[in-house]
Amino acid sequence: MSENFLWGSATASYQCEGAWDEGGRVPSLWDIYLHKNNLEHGDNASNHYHCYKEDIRMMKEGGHKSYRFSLSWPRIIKNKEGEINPEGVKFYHNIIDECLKNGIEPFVTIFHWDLPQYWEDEGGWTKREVCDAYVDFAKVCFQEFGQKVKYWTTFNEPRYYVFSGYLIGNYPPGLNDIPKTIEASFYMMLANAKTVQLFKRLGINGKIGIVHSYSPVYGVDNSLETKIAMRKADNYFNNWILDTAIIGEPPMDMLATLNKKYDLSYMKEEDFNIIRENTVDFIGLNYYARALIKPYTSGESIFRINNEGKKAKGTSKVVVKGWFEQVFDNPNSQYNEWDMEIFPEGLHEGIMRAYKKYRIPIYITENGTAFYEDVAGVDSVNDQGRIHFLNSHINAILQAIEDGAEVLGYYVWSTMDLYSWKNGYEKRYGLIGVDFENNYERKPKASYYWYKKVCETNGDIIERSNF
Ligand code: BGP
Repeated sequence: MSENFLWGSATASYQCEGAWDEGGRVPSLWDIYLHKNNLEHGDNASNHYHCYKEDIRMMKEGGHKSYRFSLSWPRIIKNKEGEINPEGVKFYHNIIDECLKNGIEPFVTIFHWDLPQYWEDEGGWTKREVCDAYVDFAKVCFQEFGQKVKYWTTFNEPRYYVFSGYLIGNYPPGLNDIPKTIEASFYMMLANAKTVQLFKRLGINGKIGIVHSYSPVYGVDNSLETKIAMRKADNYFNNWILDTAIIGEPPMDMLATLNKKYDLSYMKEEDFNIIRENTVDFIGLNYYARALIKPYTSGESIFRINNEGKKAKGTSKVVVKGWFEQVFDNPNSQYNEWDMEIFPEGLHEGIMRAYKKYRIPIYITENGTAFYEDVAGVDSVNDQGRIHFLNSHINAILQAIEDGAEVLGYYVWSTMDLYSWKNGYEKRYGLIGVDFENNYERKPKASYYWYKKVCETNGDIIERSNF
């Protein structure tokens, strides 16, 4: 195990910062969508904007070697004309400086879903103009922070973001529109390649990657039908991000299928050249669960995700007409309250598959599990369930490293309790509890102290087992 392995934890700007209308920040699409629909929002989130020093100090005391966080576009760029907000830029200099002062390596995500509303008003990610504006934003970030930050990622989970916003419709802009899903996916992947190109042209002294919501695909049986469904599911879940970003070529069988039904003429030859020539240096994989797949049977497509919790088993349902169905009620599986399967083997297998196929360094940029926890009523949450979950997943990573994969870092999701998108604040992931009702008081959980030992012993205290 390399001494340079980056042990850390992760957050995202909208989910932890709060201060939604402070420091010259303009609204993101999440502010507008959540306010308009009267839903729980991130106006104050975990108050990290005001508590970042305390939070980074706790990371240091918790043995962290790295902190993965994102830059908020609406905090940094004020309008479509690209006017920079100096206060926003200063905030991130402060965060980065504080990390460096504490010996913590900043691991920066340029976009973790908080698109400025002024770009959403123009059609958001379905527009080429927004793709180009993103690259301009990235340029500002490189110029401002490029001397201090060595690890960059262009996007957090483009697949999850695009599918949730444009296909499932549970995230803003709340659509169920296949052509727009394809457009937004394409422009994000083009923006990724253009940003990698810019990064190299500017000669930034560092590495650049992309973060993917990785769902290794498994089949319910070994039949040919299931194998065909698995290939389609793998394209849907993984390949169109990973192949495109790493090999420089989207899965051609998927493009050919889509091309028969939809107008893809906005995808230009020059775009594919840029994608081909500008691939990432490393890949960030966020792992929560595998995707268990069975062949498509009948009916229309269904995209439903459990944002309610309380083991609403059967709430989640994904059927992609003519392609595959996803299984959420396997009798032999264990699920958390939000229908998320607990399956550490999938992380080992997933890393091995990705490494064999792509042969580039891997960081596990998110991994964790959610619980309902009473933070207000206790001094510290005794979250043995989380410790067990993290232990089994880190074990999977250690095994993958022993089996030859190049995994260079691991980030627990999340550093502290934070806003969980449509699930609100009840769905807690943090190593550090946040008492949202009581001045955002920080209360490190048992997992925080346990993870400190993991970081400090470079993984030696992990209880090992074989799959
Ligand atoms: C990932 C996102 C994170 C985070 C996490 C947990 O998809 O990158 O931002 O939210 O999942 O998901 P959720 O909060 O929906 O439970």
